Amino acid sequence: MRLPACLGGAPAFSDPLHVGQINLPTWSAFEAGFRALFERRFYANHGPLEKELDARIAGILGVRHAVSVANGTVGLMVAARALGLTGEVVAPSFTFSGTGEALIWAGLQPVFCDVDPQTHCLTAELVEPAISSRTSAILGVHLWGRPCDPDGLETLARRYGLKLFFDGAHAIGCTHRGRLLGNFGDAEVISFHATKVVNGAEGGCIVTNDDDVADRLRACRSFHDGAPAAVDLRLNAKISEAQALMALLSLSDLPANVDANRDRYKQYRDGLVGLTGIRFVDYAAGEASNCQYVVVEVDPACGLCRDELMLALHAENILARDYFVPLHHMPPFQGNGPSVELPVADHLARTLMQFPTGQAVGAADVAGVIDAVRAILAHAPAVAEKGVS
Ligand code: T4K
Repeated sequence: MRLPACLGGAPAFSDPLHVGQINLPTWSAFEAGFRALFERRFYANHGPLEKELDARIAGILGVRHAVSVANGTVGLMVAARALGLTGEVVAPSFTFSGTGEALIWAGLQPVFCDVDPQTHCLTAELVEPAISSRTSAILGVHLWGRPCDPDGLETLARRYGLKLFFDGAHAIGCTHRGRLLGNFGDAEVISFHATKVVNGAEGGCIVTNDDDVADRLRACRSFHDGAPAAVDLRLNAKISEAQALMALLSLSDLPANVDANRDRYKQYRDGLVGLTGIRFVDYAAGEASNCQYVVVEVDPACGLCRDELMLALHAENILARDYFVPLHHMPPFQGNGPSVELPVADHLARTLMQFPTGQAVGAADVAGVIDAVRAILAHAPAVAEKGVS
């Protein structure tokens, strides 16, 4: 077993291996697409590529409407306004900060819930005690592309007369009981950030099966589209033609990129699953998934705590990440809503680690990461003693 880099061995990688390795189109497809864009001289304000993107997304997800936007965060803001939300919105604490900050930008107060320890997502049972007379909606997050109890949340929202929308930033192409995410609740928001499986450089899309909501979404996202009277406030949240083109190119590659994600995910799983103290976060069997995140929980039973293992990996040039800081501990939210104990979110914040994956991570790279994890854990007492920093 080789010596880990933090104990003086050679690093596993000469260049840093990041999480979120971006999916790029072929150079020839990129060049042809941008040549046509330059020749058309139409860059913004609802051009043909935006329309094509909206139609493609609606077709892929089987939804009535897709309304593309500049990024997932503004998509959540626009969705909240278009749904006419007021007061409080119940949301998970364990998510990317943009989920909660979008609510604040929309003039709403997030009330944070804990998440299920297996799925890392909300359940109806966790949400119900957080509902008050001020609640207008539930915002579920399909974290890592895992469905956050869409049936349970739909039933709960109906029972309390609440709107239900989803942050599906991670979830394009994932199913719940065979039904594609995007078809639950009042609306769902997808992200086309550069690090997502569909890379629009930046970008996002709001999908809905409700015609009235779609009208308000279109009016809300732009000063140039839809019927302004449909909403009380608008925003320049539209996608540019360049972003739409990138997203369209990426959508063409989606099946191949998902297949490659699945191969990397399985290779990581096979390589790590037997290690004591490393819990591999699986996707549900029998459901479609884009497999874009490779995530483990690190228990000190492996000999190291998560931060020790992660920093030892950094010494190998493997830039594993410790997503997320629970939102109820973050500055914009502290003191927002009742003070709560959210033990699962806190546990995940201490133990969760994301591995590099995406187009630039080949099978040899995954093998190198697995070897590095095994080498570090084989030397766990010495690594802990050295106190990696
Ligand atoms: N809801 C959820 C659940 C989300 O996860 C997100 C975004 C949103 C909502 C909001 O959607 P957007 O408004 O972003 O569309 C990254 C992404 O910036 C963010 O989109 C994503 N979630 C979040 C989970 O990850 P950071 O702060 O970790 O980004 P960054 O720049 O450190 O990227 C990660 C790694 O990727 C870097 O170590 C280097 C590599 N990278 C990144 C970029 C941007 C590259 O190699 N090339 C690149 O161009 O947030």
